Formats: sequence, C-alpha cells, structure tokens
Amino acid sequence: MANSRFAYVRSFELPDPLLPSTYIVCRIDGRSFHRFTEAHGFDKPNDERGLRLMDRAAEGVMREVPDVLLAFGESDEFSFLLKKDSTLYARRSSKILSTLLSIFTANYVFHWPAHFPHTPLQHPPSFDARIVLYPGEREVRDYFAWRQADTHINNLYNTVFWALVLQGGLDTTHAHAELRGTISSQKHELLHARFGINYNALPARYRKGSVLVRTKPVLSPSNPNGEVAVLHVDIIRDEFWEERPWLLR
Ligand code: DGT
Ligand code: MG
Ligand code: MG
Ligand code: MG
Ligand code: MG
Repeated sequence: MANSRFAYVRSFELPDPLLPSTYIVCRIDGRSFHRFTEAHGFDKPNDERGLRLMDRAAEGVMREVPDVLLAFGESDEFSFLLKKDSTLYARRSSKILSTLLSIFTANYVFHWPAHFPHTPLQHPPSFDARIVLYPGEREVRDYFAWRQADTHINNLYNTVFWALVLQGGLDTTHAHAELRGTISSQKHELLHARFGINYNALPARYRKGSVLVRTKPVLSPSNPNGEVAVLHVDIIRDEFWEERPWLLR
C-alpha cells in the first residue's frame, strides 16, 4: 500500500515542530464544566471528589509521560510542564498536545466511579488544550505564579459568594452586588464576621490548588523517573523552586 497512487496525500501532512530548547507548557481545561459540574451535583464552591479526580487524571499523565516534570491544577484545569530539552515525539506539537489531552481525559473517565461511586456519568466530560512555549525560567515561574494567583483570587471570591448564598440566604444577584468593589482584606473580614470562617484555615487544596511534582529522579532501573508527589503548597515564592532545581535546569 505504501506506494499506491494515493500515497501522495501524505505530503499534505505538514510538520509542526515546537522550537527546540524551550519550555513546553500544555494547559488542559474542562469544556463547559459550568454545565458538567451542575449536572453531577458538585459541591460549591469546591468539590473535593472532583478536585481529587482531576489530580488523579494528571497523575495518570505523569506516570505515562516521563518528560512531564510538574503539573499544576485548579478548578477544571491542569497545566503540564515538560522538560526544556524534551525530544518527545520529535517535539511535534499536535502529537504532544493530543496525547496529553487524551491520556488526561481517559483517566478522568476511568477513575470517575472510584471518586463518585453514587453518581453515574450523565454525559461524557471533555477537555480542550493548548501548548505555550516559554523561553526562560523567569517566564515559566511567572506562568505558574499566574495560575496559582488565579486560584487564590477565584477561590476567595467564590468562598465568600457561596457563603452569602448558601448560609446568608442571599440570591446570586445580591451576593455579586455585595462583593462588587471589595478588596481581599474586606472579603476575609466579611467571611469571619458574618460566617465565622477563617479563610486561611480552609483546606490548602482549595486555597493553593494542586501541585504534582516529580521527586528528584532516582537512578534505579525500577524507578528511573522518580515518584510523583501531590502537594498543595505555594509555588509563587522562591522556596519551592530552590528546593527542586531539577525542574527548570
Ligand atoms: P469553557 O472552559 O469555556 O468550556 O467553559 P467552563 O464552563 O468550563 O468555564 P471555566 O473553565 O471558565 O470555569 C470552570 C467551571 O467549572 C466554573 O463554572 C466552575 C466549575 N467548577 C470547577 N470546579 C468546581 C467545583 O469544585 N465545584 C463546582 N460546583 N463547580 C466547579
Ligand atoms: Mg476552556
Ligand atoms: Mg472550562
Ligand atoms: Mg477553567
Ligand atoms: Mg497509529
């Protein structure tokens, strides 16, 4: 078949290599998860089962693809960092993106029943993905800081919003109105004064998101890629990165 008269169509398949020696970041995001989480009765603002399932799907990606060194997840999204000198699939963009996306989605569905034993899937969840290249350590650090800052801002807002609605009895329009123009310290104060909630005492998984990191590569044949640890820690400050220099170098 290789040399049939049809084989010329192969030449329409164009190469799509990613620039060498750059950090590859792939971000996956749930499609219409507003609807998906509603249809499956997710707790508001955070559903621990759903967040653990996202972590499990990301772990599945890291187990299957050793070049992924780090992943960060919040809400319905996960970002994956590949090592700078990765030669995975000759750095073919669509091959890398589609593979990570597919492994993630398959793991999400595969592990659904273990995380939601009493909630059958009502419709198939799906995700989109993009790849972004970053030239240096600074931009990679700032990318992950951007995502974790987003986690913080959204979670603080959503925590107060849902306290006003579910505990305070406000409708959603009035809850939004109440929060309009408030700064971070006012939201902390409102939570504490009206609902007795100390924001900083809420689970770190909700406040910090999930960080999956390959522990320092152990050079043993049975475990050449190290273990994957699931953490809920600050990745904006230097400490996390200084303790793990192999992530960026
Ligand atoms: P998209 O990404 O444009 O296809 O649309 P969505 O609806 O996925 O929007 P996005 O990604 O901006 O926002 C994520 C949605 O998922 C948001 O409506 C809240 C929902 N969601 C994520 N995690 C949780 C959770 O733990 N509990 C609940 N109740 N909802 C969640
Ligand atoms: Mg999206
Ligand atoms: Mg989404
Ligand atoms: Mg999202
Ligand atoms: Mg094939």
